[in-house]
Amino acid sequence: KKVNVAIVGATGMVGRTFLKILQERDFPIENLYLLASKKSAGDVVNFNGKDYIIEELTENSFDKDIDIALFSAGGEISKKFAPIAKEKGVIVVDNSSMWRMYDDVPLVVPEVNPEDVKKHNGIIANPNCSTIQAVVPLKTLHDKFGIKRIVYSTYQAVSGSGVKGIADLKEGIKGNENKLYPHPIAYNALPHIDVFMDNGYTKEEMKMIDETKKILNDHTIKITATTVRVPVMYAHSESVNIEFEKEFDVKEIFDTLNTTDGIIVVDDPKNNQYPLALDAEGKDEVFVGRIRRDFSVDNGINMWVVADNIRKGAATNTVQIAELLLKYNLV
Ligand code: 2RA
Repeated sequence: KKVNVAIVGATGMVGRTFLKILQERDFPIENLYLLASKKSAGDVVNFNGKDYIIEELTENSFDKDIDIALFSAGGEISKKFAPIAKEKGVIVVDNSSMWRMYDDVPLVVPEVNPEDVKKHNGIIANPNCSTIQAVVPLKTLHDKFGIKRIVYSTYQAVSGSGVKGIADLKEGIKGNENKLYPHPIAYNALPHIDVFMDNGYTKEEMKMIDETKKILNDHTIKITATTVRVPVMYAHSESVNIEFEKEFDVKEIFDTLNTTDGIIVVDDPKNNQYPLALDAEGKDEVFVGRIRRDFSVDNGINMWVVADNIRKGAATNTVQIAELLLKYNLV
């Protein structure tokens, strides 16, 4: 069955990657509509050997027959246009954080909670990139050993801030041209992603905490997070410390992860083998390594989790959600 797809934010880094992933996965598209801001309207984009003209996003953009709209144009655009699309019967898969915590909006990672898409009420939210890569290994371990507590420490690529983040890093030591960050990012590490909340945490840290509980559907798990921007172009790296209810041996953890869809275990420290951002860039899997017991608690482990934040962290996960809509005959 072929469907009509609209892309909102078609010229952004994630928007352009949507097109790449749709093509790579041969997603069955009947008609494609590329929507972006007025300044991009008229630009030509080639998809599957055919040229498409970018149209300005307006209230009338969804009057035509569209089945699915993939959004990656920031929270304000999603806030205004996702409800308009929904009213016209379009199923929206939104990358912004705008709708993620609404009760009637499923927050989905296809390897973790695919069935949740069936509960959609017109909008499905794509989780934050740093959450997506973490919950893929966490889900399989939670099912088997019961997670009590998680401590996240992340090392996030500048592409999480889009093309301007990349430009600032390329600027080198004075990299602050786009005033994205309060300090230069080159040769630096900024414990400041998104804005600070009254509780002393950043929005990025609260996203990881809140979204993990919603996706794993378990609000009893204790979670804390520190998210840091580092001078890496693509792929987020994360130290994930977990305390389990049940006893385990490390080989069980290793074997469980090694047999989980979407995970590649890279864990041979004696031969300098562990997940690296440069290896994960351009891939869709979540890479897990440095798996070792945390001797400071009864049933704890540490692990190192790396994934491409633009692909699995955003565009590929979104297209996989769209594939679920077809699989479950929801569109
Ligand atoms: C970041 N996770 O890395 C956020 C949004 N992409 O900036």
